[in-house]
Amino acid sequence: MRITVINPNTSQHMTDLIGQSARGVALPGTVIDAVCPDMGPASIESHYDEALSVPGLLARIESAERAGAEGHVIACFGDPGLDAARELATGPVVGIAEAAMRVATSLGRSFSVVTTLRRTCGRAWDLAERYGVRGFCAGVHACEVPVLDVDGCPELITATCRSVLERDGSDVLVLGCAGMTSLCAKLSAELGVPVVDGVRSATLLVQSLVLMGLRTGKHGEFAAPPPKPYAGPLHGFGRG
Ligand code: 5HY
Repeated sequence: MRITVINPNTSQHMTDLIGQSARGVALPGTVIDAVCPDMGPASIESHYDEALSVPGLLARIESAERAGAEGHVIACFGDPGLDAARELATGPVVGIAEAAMRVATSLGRSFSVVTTLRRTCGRAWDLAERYGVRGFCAGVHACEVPVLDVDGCPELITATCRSVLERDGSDVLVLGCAGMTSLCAKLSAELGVPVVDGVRSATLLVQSLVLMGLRTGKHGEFAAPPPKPYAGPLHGFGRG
């Protein structure tokens, strides 16, 4: 099978880190295409960034489907454009926040999320609510390291995770940024609790959906977007 793992920001360095982790959990015969858009924000650290990352993300889904991709991962902890991507794609689409939070509920009574900037914590709480796991989430905390620097600050992030687990008394740690994927093994070894990386969780989940022959339901809310003309710079997104 062919799976696309899309980093919705335009950082090639982060895309490479994400691709490495995803390939680490590719099942035999699975080809992983790790890509990022050629337009949009260098990193996603606000609602504005998130909103403007979506057209580039959707363009990558569209080209991936044409190239035969059977499933897609949205590798950003805000799960940007997840619903729109599910409308557009025929194959299953999984967000890393969704996958990580769901996996975490299988590993303990409660989990804590460590994300980048404090201003993105609200989004993580909204997603925990949306995915029905709010009751398992003991806390969402920021290490106050910008997205593009997280893989370079292992000590600070380890210290933040350790104090968060102490404070929340939680059983499981969820990495709140795709850029932390390269720190997962180190954190697991040092913290002594399950550390859940959304990139690996989502890559395995989407492969299992494809293996079960399961796709997004197309009879209702996630049917293909109705064709209509689009004006201005987005005219190419019109499906008229
Ligand atoms: C991410 N931003 O995973 C999120 C992290 C965050 O560019 N990739 C990004 O702080 O929301």
